[in-house]
Amino acid sequence: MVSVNSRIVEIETIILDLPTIRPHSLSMVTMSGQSMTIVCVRCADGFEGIGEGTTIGGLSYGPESPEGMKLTIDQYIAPLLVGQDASRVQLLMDRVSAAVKGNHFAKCAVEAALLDCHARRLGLPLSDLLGGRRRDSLPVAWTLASGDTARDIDEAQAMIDRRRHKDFKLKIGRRSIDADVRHVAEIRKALPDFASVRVDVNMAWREREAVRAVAALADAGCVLVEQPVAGISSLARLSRASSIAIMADEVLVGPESALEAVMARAGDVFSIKIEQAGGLFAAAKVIAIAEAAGVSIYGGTMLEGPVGTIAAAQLMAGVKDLRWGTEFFGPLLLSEEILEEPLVFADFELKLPSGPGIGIALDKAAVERFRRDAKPASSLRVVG
Ligand code: MUC
Ligand code: MG
Repeated sequence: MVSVNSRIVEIETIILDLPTIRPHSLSMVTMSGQSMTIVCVRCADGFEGIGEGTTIGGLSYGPESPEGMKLTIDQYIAPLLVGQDASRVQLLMDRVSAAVKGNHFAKCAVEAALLDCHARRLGLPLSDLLGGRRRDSLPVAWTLASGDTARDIDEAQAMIDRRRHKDFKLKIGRRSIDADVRHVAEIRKALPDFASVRVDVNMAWREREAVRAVAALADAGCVLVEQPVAGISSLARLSRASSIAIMADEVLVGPESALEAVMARAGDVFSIKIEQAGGLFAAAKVIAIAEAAGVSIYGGTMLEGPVGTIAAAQLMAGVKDLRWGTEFFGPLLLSEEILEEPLVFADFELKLPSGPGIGIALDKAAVERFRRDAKPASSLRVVG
């Protein structure tokens, strides 16, 4: 049992603003930087845990902004948790869910911080707390989203040459379907056979045009189309009509929606995003529902920085069938390092850290440099 010293004494939430290596274009927004809401849970016995809430392009992708997450955590979630026993993670999250509706991203950040703290106190990697690893590294796809075909080809080739990535996801849906299909076909043709090309449309197409577009993408050598249309029923009809894999992403907002999606047979593959699901436990339930229905699993991203990425990686390390891999490349989109020890991406995979908790530590100086409120250094303690 855990002692009374595992009482939570403080929960701090800070927003970090980081530059990206290049603009990143999705169908709904072009990002030129990334903001992440970092939560730090501190206990009376000195143990701490960190979690991350991150979204894409302010409020243009998901329903929560970095500022909204901070407000929700500071104002509504932290007061429910301070003074409580941090080792009762599930009970604490029940308490949060009873008082706070929705807000999946903010809840995920807090739950991940509690899990990190709990696993550190027990001296175990988080993956061990979740049932043990089936692998120590995860395949990682790279997203080509510069908006320019020639630049994307050069970028992909450089990734292959460095043995960093060989699976590529192309963000499309902004231009005409014909232009998008040409873009995909040119990239597919330029890359070696062992590389794979997938696309993410982020719901930009209507069902009728999507049927034609998916067939053309299949002819161009694309192997998977992620969320081409909005809605579970459209996605289900498209999955039946398609000769290549259809992946569900935006429709998966927790276990109930996963159940609806498998009942409708919407998607051959589910993109598992811990934030969109509402936390690691909720994501684990989405995985269980998919597995029971024979749907494949893929590790999706909200373009989180290293904290959120590694929390998700700790969960995905235990997934049995991960044939589509992950896209846990978010930290590589940032041009600045915020960890004491950078993550290791090698041989087309992300190596999981082996230390307790999520196994990483924020670099205090980097946190001071990038925190939005730029408080004096003495007021921030980070996990080290
Ligand atoms: C999404 O829709 O999957 C993942 C990679 C990327 O570039 O955007 C994200 C979000
Ligand atoms: Mg997606």
